[in-house]
Formats: sequence, structure tokens, C-alpha cells
Amino acid sequence: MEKLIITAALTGAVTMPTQTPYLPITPQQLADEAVRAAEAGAASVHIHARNPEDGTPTSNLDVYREIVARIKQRSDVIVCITTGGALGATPEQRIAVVPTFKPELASFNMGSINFAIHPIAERYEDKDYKYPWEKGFILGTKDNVFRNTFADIEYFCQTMKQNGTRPECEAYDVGHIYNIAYLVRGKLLVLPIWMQFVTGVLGGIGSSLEDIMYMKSTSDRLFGSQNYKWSAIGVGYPDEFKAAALAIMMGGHVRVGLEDNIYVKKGKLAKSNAELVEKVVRIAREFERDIATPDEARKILNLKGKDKVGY
Ligand code: KMH
Ligand code: ZN
Repeated sequence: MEKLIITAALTGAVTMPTQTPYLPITPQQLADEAVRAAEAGAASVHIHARNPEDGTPTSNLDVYREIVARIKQRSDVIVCITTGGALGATPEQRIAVVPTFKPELASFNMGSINFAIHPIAERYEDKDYKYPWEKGFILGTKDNVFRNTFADIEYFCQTMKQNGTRPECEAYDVGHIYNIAYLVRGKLLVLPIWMQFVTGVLGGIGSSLEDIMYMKSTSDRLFGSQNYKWSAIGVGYPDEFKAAALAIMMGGHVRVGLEDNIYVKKGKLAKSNAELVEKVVRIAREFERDIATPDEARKILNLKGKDKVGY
């Protein structure tokens, strides 16, 4: 089997500082986390930016610049910048990272969904919140549509093409795989596809083994098994590690990170993204699956290289 590409999604735009004190917020913290995750075995890090003052997700390009520049200085890890961005950001704000930084990889969300975390609010009383914005933010996701219309998708796809950025296609449900097939037919995307099965988001498909197998068999049928590579993102605990184990066994790849899950064991918060990566490395070793270095992952994913980014 191909070596395993591990991605660490360091902070995201949905996990709240109240949920875990280990969530990296500032560019310095994000760079430290990226370096440690890479040392633990991550070939790629997925980046969102947050306002260093209070942890609110931000589209501020100066904050992004500081994060990616610090990582580039200290590590060879692949940097995949989000185009999912922050909740409520416009498509123009979300895609701006691509022409600005011309990254090797960028996330590319394959359809609109209800993206919600409001049930999490039941776990907290008002006094528990670290920042005043968090409760309203969590409850507000009940009315949130994560917008990715076909017009947005086409615009994002063209922009990535123009900037030599490889799309990391995020499929939250089976219909999104059909959307990828539509883009392939229209020659907006070319095979082989790099795709993530994002399972367990409230609003998308679940994380049962059957769900993941169905995403895989649908992809095999639509593209042919040689024409795409996939990675599993199980959102929440223990889904993150169940999805990871399945992907390791089936020849897929794995994403973990505090964006998707904050626990390393039942009830035990992960103290860093590296700790989540280390657990995946241990599982992979048990299945005799070798771990890809950043440069090996660049070859597998056919990326342009760290020297060709715009930062
Ligand atoms: N938050 C993840 C479930 C993006 O950044 O574009 C999906 C994600 C999307 O990572
Ligand atoms: Zn993300």
C-alpha cells in the first residue's frame, strides 16, 4: 500500500476555546503546533486563522500571512489553507487566500450543507464560556447554511487552477461526490482527484463504517479506484479514530486535529495536535502502513512544491 498521508487540522473555525484550552489561536501557537504535528508524522497541516485577541475565526489576510510564513520558515510540512474560512464569510473573502498565497493545497468544499454544532451548547452554562462571543456563535449555527453553490464551486475551482493550487475536495455527503463527477465531466477538475470524506458533521453523512464504505464505493464507481485518492475525516470522538483505522486498512489517508476532534481518549482532551497524530501513527504501525514524509506526500499528490508558493 501507498505510504500514509496524515493531515493535522490545527484549529478550524468551529471548535471553541471554551471546549479545550489546547486550541492554538495565535500565529505563534499555530506555527508551534504545525511544527510539532509534522515532527509527529503529519505530512500536511490544514490552516484556519483566528483573531489573536479572542480566538474568533477571521478572514484577515495579514493573520494568515503571519501563520504560513512562520510555518514555512520552520518546517517542510505541506500547508493546506482553508477556503471554507470562517462562518459567515463571503465566497470572495474565503477564496482570497488562494491568489494571495498560491498555496500547494487548499480545501475545496463540494456542496452546501447545514453545518451545525448547536447541540454542544447543552454542555455549557453561561459561566463556562471563556469569551462572550462563543455562546451566540454556537447557537447561531442552528440557522447556518455552509454555502457552496455551483457558481461558488466553479469560481473557486478556476481560481485554484490559475494559481497552481491543488484542490483538496471535501465531500460531506454522497451527493458531493456526484458534484465532483460533474466538475470532472466539465473539465474543471482533472483526474486523479484528492478527496476527503468528511463524516459526522451535523448536516452531513454519519461516520459509521457503512457510511464511509458507501462513500468509497460511490467514488470507485464514478471515478475508478485508480483515479482518486482519499482521506478520512471522522468528526468527533471516537469517530476520528474509527474512520482513521478504516482508512489505514483500506488504503486511504487520514486527517486528525483539534478542528475535528478534541479528545485523544474517552474523556481525555488531547494536549496538542501532535498527540492526535501520534495516535494515528501508532494505529498505522500496527497495520504495517508506513508514514509519508511531506516530500513523499507531495509526490503522491502531485503538488507543485514549497518553492512555488506565493509567501
Ligand atoms: N471543518 C471541517 C469539517 C474547510 O476548512 O474548508 C471541514 C473543513 C472545511 O476543514
Ligand atoms: Zn477546515
